[in-house]
Amino acid sequence: MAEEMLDEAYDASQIQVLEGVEAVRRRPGMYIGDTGPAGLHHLVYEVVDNSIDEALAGFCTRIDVVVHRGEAVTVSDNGRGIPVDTHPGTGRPAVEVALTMLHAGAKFGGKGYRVSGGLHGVGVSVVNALSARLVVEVKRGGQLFRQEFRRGRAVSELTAVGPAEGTGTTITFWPDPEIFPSIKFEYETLADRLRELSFLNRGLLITLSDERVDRRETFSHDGGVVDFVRYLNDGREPVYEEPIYLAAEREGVVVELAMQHHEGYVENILSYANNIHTREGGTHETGFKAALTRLVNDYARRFNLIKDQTVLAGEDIREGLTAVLSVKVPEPQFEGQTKTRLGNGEVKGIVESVVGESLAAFLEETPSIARRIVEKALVAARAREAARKARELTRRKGALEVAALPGKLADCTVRDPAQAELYLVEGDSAGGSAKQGRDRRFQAILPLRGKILNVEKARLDKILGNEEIRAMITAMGTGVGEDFDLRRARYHKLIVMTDADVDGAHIRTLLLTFLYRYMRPLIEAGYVYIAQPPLYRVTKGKKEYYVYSDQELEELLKQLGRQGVSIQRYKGLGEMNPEQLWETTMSPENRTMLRVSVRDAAEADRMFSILMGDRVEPRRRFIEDHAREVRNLDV
Ligand code: 0RA
Repeated sequence: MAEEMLDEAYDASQIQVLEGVEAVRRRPGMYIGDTGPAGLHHLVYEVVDNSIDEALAGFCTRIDVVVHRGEAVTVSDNGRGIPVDTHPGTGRPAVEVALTMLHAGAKFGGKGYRVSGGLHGVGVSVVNALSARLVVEVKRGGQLFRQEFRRGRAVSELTAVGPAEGTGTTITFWPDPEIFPSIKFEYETLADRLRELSFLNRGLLITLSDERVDRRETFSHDGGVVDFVRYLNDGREPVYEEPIYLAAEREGVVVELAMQHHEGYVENILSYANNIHTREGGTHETGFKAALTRLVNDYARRFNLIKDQTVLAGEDIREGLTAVLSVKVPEPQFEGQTKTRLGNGEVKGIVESVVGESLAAFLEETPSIARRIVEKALVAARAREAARKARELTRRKGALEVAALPGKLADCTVRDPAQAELYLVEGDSAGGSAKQGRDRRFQAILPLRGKILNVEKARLDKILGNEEIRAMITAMGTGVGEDFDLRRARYHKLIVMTDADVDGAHIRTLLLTFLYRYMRPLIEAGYVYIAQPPLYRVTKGKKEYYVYSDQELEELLKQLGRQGVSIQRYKGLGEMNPEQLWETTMSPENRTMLRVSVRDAAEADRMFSILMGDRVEPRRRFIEDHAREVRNLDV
C-alpha cells in the first residue's frame, strides 16, 4: 500500500517534470529573456546565484567557474551541498527535485536573502531543461554523490560514487545547441558579472577559468562596495581620498553604501537589490537621493555656506558622484519594463533614514570633506544656470531657422524610425564607399572625419562643440543630456563603423563614451551597434572568403591549405569598394553587428577616463594590464 502511494506520487511528479521541461524548452524566452548571448550567459548567472545564496546564508566562501573546451561550464561552491535525502512529496532525492521541478527552489532554503529567484527567478531546473547535458555532484556527509541529466530529465539515479572531504555543490552543464543559436561563452561578459558579484559580496572568493584560452582570474574584495567605487573611479581625480561608507540593518533590510565624488561631471549611481543591478532604480535609490539632498542642504545652511533661500538641487550635489548602493531585502519586488526597478515601498524610508543618520554624523565629524562636497555642488549649480541660459538662447535662435539636417548627412528615404539606420562612418573615403554601397531606402550615412575626433586628450565637454558630433546629434534628432528625448529618435539603429586599427578603436571608444554620458537612453533602448567589417579577404582560384577574426582565418587556412591562397588584410574600410562594403558589412542579410550594452559603454567610459585622464599612474597600470585590448581597444 505504502509502495503504491509512493509510485503514484512518483508518477505525478514525473508528469510534472515532463510538463515543466516541455514548457521551458517550448518558450525559453519566458524564462531566461532570450536565446541570444544574453540568455546563454544567464544560464551561468542562474547557477552562480544559487551558490551566492549559499554564501549569503553564511555557508559558502568560494565559487569557482570554469569554461571548458566544447562550451560546457562548471560552477562549483563550498557550501553545504544541495540536500540528497528523500523529498517527501515525490519520493525522489531533494537534489533531483531541485534540478527537475520548476520553481522547486523556493521550497528549500527557507529564510534568508535569496538572490536566485530574483531577476528571472527561474532556478537551476530551467538551466537543466535548456542543457543538452548536466551533471551535478554533491559533497555531503563524507560522500560524493553524482547524478546526470539530459535536456532536463534524469538519466541516472543519484549515486554515491565515493568518499569526500568537506561539503559543496558542483554543477556542469552543456547548453543545448537545439535551443541556443550560438553556445559560445564570452569570457569578458562572465568576468564582468563575477567581478560585480565579488564587489557586492565582500570577502567572497570567485574564480573564473577559461580552458579554451588558458586564462584565469580571481575576484575577491575585502573592501566590498568601497573597492567597487574605487574601481569605478580609477583614473579620475577624487574630491576626497577615502570613499564614504556606511552599512546598517533595519527591519530586516540590509543597506550598504559607498560613495565618492570626483572632479568630473558624470553622476554614476549603481544600485542593487539582492545583487541584482536595478538599472531602473527604485525605492532604495529614491531614498538615498532624498537623504543626500536633504543632508547636504542642511549642512550648507547651518554653516552659512549658502544663502538662506538658495537650495542645492539633487543633481548638483550628485555631479561627479560615483556611488554603489546595495540593499538586501527579504522579499524583493521587481517592477518596470525590464523588471529592474525595486518596488518595495518600505525600503525608501529605511534607506533614507539609515543614510540620513550616518551621513549627518559623517559630515559633522569630517567638516573638510563636507565643505568640499558643498563647494562642488555650488559650482555645479552655477554651471547649470549658465547652461540653461545658453540653451534658451540657442533655442530661440533655432526656432527661427528651419530644423536643418547636416549637409554631410546622406539621409535615407524611409520615414519610419523603426526601419531606419544611421551609419557613422570613420573617414571621408569610407563614407563615400558607404554612400554608394548602401541601400538608400533605409540606410543613412554620416561620415566622421577621423582626425577631428581623434584629438589626444579630447575633453568630452569640448566635443559637444565639435561639428561632427553636433551633426550626429542633429541627425539623430533626440537632443542630448537633459534635453534628450528618445521618442524623437529618427533612427532606431545607430551603427558605428570604424577601421579595425588603433585609430578606429580610439574613435569608437570616444563615441561610446560620449553616447554613454550624454545619450545613454539610446544605449539602454538597444539602438547602438558596432559594425563588424572583415579583417581579411582570402582568395583561392575563383573562390573568395571574407574573414572576420584571426581565429576564423586560422580555421579557414587549415581548411584550404596554403597552396594558391592569397590573403589581403584590410587596414581600413577605405580599402573596400562600395560593393564589398555592402556585401560584407552593411547588408542585413550578411552582416553581423554587435549591439552595445550599457555595460560595454560603461567600460568604454572607464577606458576613456583612464586613457585620456590626467593621472599618469592609473593610465600606466591600465595599459600594462590591458596591453592586448588596448591594442584593439575592443569594447
Ligand atoms: C537547500 C538547502 C540547503 C542547501 C541548498 C539548498 C544549496 C543549494 C545550492 C545550489 C548551488 N549550491 C548550493 N548549495 C546549497 C541546506 C541544507 C542543510 O544542510 O541544512
